[in-house]
Amino acid sequence: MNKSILLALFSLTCILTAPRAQRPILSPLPQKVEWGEKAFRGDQTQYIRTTKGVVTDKGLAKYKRLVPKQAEGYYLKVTPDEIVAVGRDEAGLFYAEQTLRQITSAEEVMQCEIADWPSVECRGVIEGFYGNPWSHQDRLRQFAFYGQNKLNTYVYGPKDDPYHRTHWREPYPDDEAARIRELAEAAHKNHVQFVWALHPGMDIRWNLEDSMAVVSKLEKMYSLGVRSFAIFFDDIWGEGAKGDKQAGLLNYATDQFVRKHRDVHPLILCPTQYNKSWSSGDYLSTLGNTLYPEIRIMWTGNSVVDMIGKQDMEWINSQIKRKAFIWLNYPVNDYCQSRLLMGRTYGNDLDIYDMVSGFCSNPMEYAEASKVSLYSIADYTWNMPQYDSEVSWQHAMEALMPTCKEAFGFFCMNNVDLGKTGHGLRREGESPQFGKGGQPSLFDFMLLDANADALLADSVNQPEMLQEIAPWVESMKLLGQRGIQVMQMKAALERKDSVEFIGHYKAQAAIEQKQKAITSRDYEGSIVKAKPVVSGDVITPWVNEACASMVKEYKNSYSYGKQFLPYQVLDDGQYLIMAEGKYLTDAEASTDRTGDFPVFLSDRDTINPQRQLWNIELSVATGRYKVTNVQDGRYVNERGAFWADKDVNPYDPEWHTFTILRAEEGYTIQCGGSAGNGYWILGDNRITNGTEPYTFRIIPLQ
Ligand code: LOG
Repeated sequence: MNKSILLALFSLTCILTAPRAQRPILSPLPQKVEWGEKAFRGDQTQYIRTTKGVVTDKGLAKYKRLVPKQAEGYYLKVTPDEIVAVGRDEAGLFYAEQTLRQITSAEEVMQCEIADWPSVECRGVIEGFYGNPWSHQDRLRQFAFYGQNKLNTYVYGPKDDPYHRTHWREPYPDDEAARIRELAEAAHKNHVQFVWALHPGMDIRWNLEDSMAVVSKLEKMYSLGVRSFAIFFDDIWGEGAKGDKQAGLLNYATDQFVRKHRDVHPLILCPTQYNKSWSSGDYLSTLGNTLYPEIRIMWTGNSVVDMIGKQDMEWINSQIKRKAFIWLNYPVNDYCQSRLLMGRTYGNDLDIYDMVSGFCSNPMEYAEASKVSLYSIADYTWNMPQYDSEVSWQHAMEALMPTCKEAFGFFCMNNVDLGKTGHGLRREGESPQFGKGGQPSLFDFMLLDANADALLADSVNQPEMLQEIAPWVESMKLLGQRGIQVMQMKAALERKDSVEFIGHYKAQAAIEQKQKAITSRDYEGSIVKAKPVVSGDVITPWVNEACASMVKEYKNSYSYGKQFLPYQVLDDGQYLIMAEGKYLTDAEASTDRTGDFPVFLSDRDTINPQRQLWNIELSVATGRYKVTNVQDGRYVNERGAFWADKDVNPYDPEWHTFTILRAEEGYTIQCGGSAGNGYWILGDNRITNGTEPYTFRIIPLQ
């Protein structure tokens, strides 16, 4: 099938999937629904007599029996001549309206009776990742989305907001303060509790002055309309990490601040030992015994990145003597930035709803793309016992890209797994369509290309989503095109046609170069610039391996064109680089990052393992290796420094690739091309340039 036929097919499915008649998708799935016959046409809704209110309203007492007792619950009934929507409280009424909107958006509205309430009290999102914080507009769009999907909690804690963490004592400048005020207001309008988090632990002193600094910062945030607060002590060491002191501070802030206002919610604490694998000593039980009982404590599970099980909840709840508030580190991708996590949200037990005081997801810095998973988090936390991860995922993709759900679904299916990371989580089921009939075919690669085109063509309907995922969509397109060339190499090899083989080899190499040139968030001041990888678990490795093994096979039998083929001592991949038993580390956390350099540290970084991981990949342009940090994609130059300024000193394969050769106990790394023929050597705990080879250890990520 050629590409234009494929494209036509796709546009057709896009058109045919316009508004659905009949039973609509309700999400989050209500606890109790009974469907009847057709009630009226969707465009007639405005003419139907409608009764709306909360149970305490005059005249609504007769519905009291029908409205669920739980906070935020509601009763909803649609008949041919009447609509009744009654909430237990204002939030309940708001949620009844959300469900009603879903019901009446169908062409034919169905009769139904619904009794609904949430499984989990605090349901939502914690913006708690490292990297580029969400933009103001991102957040406003999130709050509308939370309202529609019955999420009621948003915790503000982006690691790279200086007024949250590094400069926590300082108040926001006026313009930023105004934005926070607007955010709190917008959240509350959507019945979303805006929780502002302070992260004072990096340099806090346990004295009255700093305790007062904490309260005074919280008061400032109160004056901006914030009514709910959290204090984080994650990812810190030393003095700040002491449990008894942290508990003392939280209790102090409760006395001096929370209890002095009638409208402030109890505090939320993110402890330093926030997962089981990091717990030791009596830290957690100290918190459990000392913290006022109303203070909630966050927990990420058995490890930093983990799904939550019932037994794990039993363990932590008994330690902290209260129900843990879950901080789920999914779909956050700040430790695997090349991947977008668009897959199914699965693996959390369905019987833990009464064991948690809250359940919030830490998402990706890609706000729109995160909605695929957040939609399911909403579904899961609202109606946990009936949560079906597959159904929820399908609904999410349809709801987010209704005009092009096929292509978007295809895209999501090919961006599922995280690859190997220091945190260990993997996600199954990536690229299920690939090579389904046995061996991958040309068609598999045409699908990548055509679906990418369909998505790029649909950018009118979801500009924000498309803008975010575009680098991955483009990369998917090029992966398809490269795969087509690799399939043609195969055919040429079978025909023993060396001229054709080399031709297609060169074509795929050129496409790969283009693919490697794609950078996401490549703008001035960007903290993380990701290099997109699509289907990193399935298709990308298949193409790489097929290509490399054919090159090997070719070299054994032919000599024509050999100068175009690479010679590799290391496979493209992620490695630790070591000298004297120490790990080369991208340790600099500042945002002014031009010209700093990686250093050798003696310990493994367990919090940001990617800072010690290096992408080593063969540059097809020079046949030498390029070395970049996995954390932020910056390349290391001939002098062992980073150069992040793309205008002053852009990456240039002629300057910034190295010949890596095996030595007795490791590898030597030598400059080439315009950078001369010096070697990387060990300087003062960093790399410098020297004339004699030095042997580094280069260890693949296991
Ligand atoms: C951080 C979090 C980060 C996440 C994933 C917590 C409590 N803290 O290892 O900010 O987004 O892991 O990298 C964390 O999870 N530290």
